[in-house]
Amino acid sequence: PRIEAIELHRVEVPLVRPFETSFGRETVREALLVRVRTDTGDGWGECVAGRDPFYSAEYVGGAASVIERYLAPALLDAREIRAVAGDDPRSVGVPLAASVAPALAVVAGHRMAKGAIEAAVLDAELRAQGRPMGEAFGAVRGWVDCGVSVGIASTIEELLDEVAGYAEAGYRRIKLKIKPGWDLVPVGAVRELIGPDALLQVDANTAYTADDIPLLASLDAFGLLLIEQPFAEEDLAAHARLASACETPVCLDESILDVTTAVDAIERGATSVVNIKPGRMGGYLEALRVHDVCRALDVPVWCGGMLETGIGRAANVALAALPGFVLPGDTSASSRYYAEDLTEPFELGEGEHRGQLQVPDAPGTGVTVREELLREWASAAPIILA
Ligand code: OSB
Ligand code: MG
Repeated sequence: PRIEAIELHRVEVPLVRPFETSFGRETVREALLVRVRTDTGDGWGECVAGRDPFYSAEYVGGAASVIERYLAPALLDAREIRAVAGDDPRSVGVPLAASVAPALAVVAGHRMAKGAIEAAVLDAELRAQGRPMGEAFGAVRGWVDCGVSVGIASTIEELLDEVAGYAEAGYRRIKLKIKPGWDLVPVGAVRELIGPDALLQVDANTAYTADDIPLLASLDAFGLLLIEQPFAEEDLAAHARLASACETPVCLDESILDVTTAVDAIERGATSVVNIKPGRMGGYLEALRVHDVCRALDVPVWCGGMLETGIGRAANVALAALPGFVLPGDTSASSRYYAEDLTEPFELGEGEHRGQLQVPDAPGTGVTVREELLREWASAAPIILA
């Protein structure tokens, strides 16, 4: 196969409710979508970068710029397969997608931008092969357990209302966003509401410092599954200190950039559970490597989310069907985010599949992009690079 063109589409998708974290508040998802056109068909990828460089250094405008100026030209220059066997982890059988990372390696960082391109190429290649993404990745289940990430609320009452709604909808795990001043009280109130056996975890998005280790260790009282990324991305040492000071497992998100940083963080005792977000790691192929190495080290992983539309969610759900994903992910139903999704909606199952999403089984991501919505919600004219 051969890459003919790379298109950038920017849309603003309204969220059903504002999403507040320790780093900011969002009311719309500013999505950057990449369509790759090849001589054997098209594919779509979603960039996970946020509107602002607050979660990480990357942001949508920067990602669009680096794709336009550097990544698309580098890939169009390579165009055809230049991968060697080792670029395709455990021979997924996607030589074109595996040739993307090596072709883009000349650019430092910008993993989210690179990941969006690789995802689009992967989708195109698997569609041409007639293979669903889950099957290609080595999925071991047809449905995945879903959790939900709950933003910081204005009052405890509002928080409890929101959590009660998600519990009723069937979500199998609740994750609360925390920050200094919004931690012990909301966590205690939610634990009281959902009962001692319900799965509950917290995510601080780097809002604390090592001075807060005693406070964070006192979260042990609430029987949490894990504490996600309390300290700065670079501060593995503080995470290792917290891990020694508390019973609750420490889980890294922002700090895990690839397989190297994952192994390093595990070996240093800074993380005993890993949040895998393919976009943050430069793509699904690197995410497979992180999954495989964590599995070999007996470290549980779960699939994170970045408020993706159906395009990114479809691929995340396929990944979450791998055997190492033993905890429910931030792969929620479309309705948790959007009144209307950019693809057919993802809906929680019923009966034995309550609280689960079905892994798509059509070729590639298995979903269809609603192009009329892309036009309706466009925040900029598409950019076509050929
Ligand atoms: O830290 O996991 C995070 C959303 C945007 C940026 C960072 C994070 C999140 C979430 C939401 O927690 C997960 C989701 O439901 O997509
Ligand atoms: Mg997180």
